Amino acid sequence: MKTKITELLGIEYPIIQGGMAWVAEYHLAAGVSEAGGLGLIGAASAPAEWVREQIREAKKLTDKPFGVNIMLLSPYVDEVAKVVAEEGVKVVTTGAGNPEKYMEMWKAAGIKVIPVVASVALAKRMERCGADAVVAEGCEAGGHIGETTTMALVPQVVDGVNIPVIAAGGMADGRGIAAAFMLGAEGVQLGTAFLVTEECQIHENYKDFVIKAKDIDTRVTGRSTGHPVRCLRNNQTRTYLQKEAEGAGFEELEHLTLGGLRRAVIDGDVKDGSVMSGQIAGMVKEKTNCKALIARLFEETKQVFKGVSIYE
Ligand code: TUI
Repeated sequence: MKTKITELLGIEYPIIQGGMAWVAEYHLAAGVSEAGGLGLIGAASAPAEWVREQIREAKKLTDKPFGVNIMLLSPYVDEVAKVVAEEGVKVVTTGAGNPEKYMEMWKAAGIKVIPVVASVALAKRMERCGADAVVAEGCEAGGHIGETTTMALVPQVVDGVNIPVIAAGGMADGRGIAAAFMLGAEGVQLGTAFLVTEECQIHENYKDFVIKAKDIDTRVTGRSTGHPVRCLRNNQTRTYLQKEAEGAGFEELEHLTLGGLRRAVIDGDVKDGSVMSGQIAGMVKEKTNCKALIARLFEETKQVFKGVSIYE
């Protein structure tokens, strides 16, 4: 395949694996890159030395390019921003904020910078300060989300900037990927679909919970606090949404989710943990591996394009 994104990143398929907090560690990132996509290590709120170690471990498993996702709300963000430059990481994506102040340092280190945006305004701003591409992430995605759906956001971002756009949120098969290309995207980013790969080190309970999920099983908590987060519904989301409806304050709500992602990912507590997932979980039905998943996704995409003929 050849798109502006395969060319920019030197990869075989125009697919990026989301930099999922606690989930996207080096086994998954290397697995995705080895399979021809772009794997990402999710720096989340981890200390800089953890990120450095992860980068070095990924390099042992693959010679292909991989990246690091920097979560801009991290208390360690300044140190992590330096580590990616020091370690010669090829690609940086960012989430949950505006990475403008790090841009000069990253560009000087030869890093391809791809901010994740949830609005046209931020996409334009990122283009102005030197971003190589943007990920336009719709609110079907898991984790921390914006307001706008992928279907509405992607074409508006495509119209708003001249750099390539990668679509994210709500895709887990070739139909979704083909649709993203129809909206003008040059690549896709998937998270939820990668949760159930062999290379993904999360607790089996998390994988089984995703496989069991149906279309209507995600909930968004934290709309009232300004930090909307999409997870699979469970005891935690039920309690949270109840308290939120009763007008509970930030502190009380924060307490409910504190350490929640760790509980889900590491301990396998899918009742009281934060089981972050996109709305497409209902389509994720079987465990697989990165190579088989990516090969299937793009075989399906090819078939969709072959079969498109709505005009006589
Ligand atoms: O960042 C994500 N998804 C995430 S980060 C994360 S860790 C976390 N957990 C709990 C609370 C907060 C973070 C879990 N999932 N996706 C990319 C993304 N970025 N989605 C939305 C945004 C975004 C939103 C507002 C980016 C920028 C923004 O405004 C920036 C500005 O200053 O204009």
